[in-house]
Amino acid sequence: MERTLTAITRQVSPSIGRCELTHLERKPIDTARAAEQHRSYEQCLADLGVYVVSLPAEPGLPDSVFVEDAAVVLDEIAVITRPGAPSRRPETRSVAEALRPYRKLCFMEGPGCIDGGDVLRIRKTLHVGLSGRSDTDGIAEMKNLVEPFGYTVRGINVAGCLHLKSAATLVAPDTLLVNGHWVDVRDFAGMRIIEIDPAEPYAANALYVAGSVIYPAAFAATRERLEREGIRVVTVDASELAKAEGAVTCCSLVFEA
Ligand code: CIR
Repeated sequence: MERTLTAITRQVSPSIGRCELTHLERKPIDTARAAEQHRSYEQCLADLGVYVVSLPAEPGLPDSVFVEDAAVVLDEIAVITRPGAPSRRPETRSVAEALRPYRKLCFMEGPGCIDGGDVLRIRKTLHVGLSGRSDTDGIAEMKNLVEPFGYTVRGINVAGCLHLKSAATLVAPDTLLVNGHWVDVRDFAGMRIIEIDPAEPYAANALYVAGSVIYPAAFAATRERLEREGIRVVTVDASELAKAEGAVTCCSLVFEA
């Protein structure tokens, strides 16, 4: 059977203006514009051949567009996380239901926490950011859940940003785009590293999918670096979602199905 890429997304909540914020000051979010940007993001995934399952908005859950944090989808199972921010924990229920047709589900029970935005999978290793949202107890529970499937789980120190994937994301199978101020590149020995342009601290979050990188239009200088290294980049305007401290990986869960 041919396996295609599937992405779970969720419509922008009308209450996104009340989102969690850690490193950013609150600015008004134009919800109509955010929804329009989100539609373009979904279209971009579809144009890359990804089958998009777009869940309805959750009016009472401001951050629920950022589905990445609610689950870690592996080839064998999907781990439903226990997000670090209590306000975000109810988001997991509907994400679990959306994943149920595709994977056997495992649920984190706590006391530890992990946000999916902290989990960077490189082949059979899950690198988990020790951020304000994910902790050592969460890593211990994740280990118990995924080690039986041959995965290694390791904690990575991050500082200055929300999640590990604010600081480092894959842009090719062997290449990481990194903000070296927020994460230590020596933690990723053996990987090719592309550093962001220092004038664009938020530029390390890129979504590598189907051989291309979906990338915020705002980071032109870093985009140039990626293209110079032979990476195919497709840009999206994600400026309203960025005000909610979200970026391109956060808005989808992409997996083979
Ligand atoms: C939060 O603080 O939880 C949201 N406002 C932003 C979450 C972004 N998610 C991600 O980077 N994976």
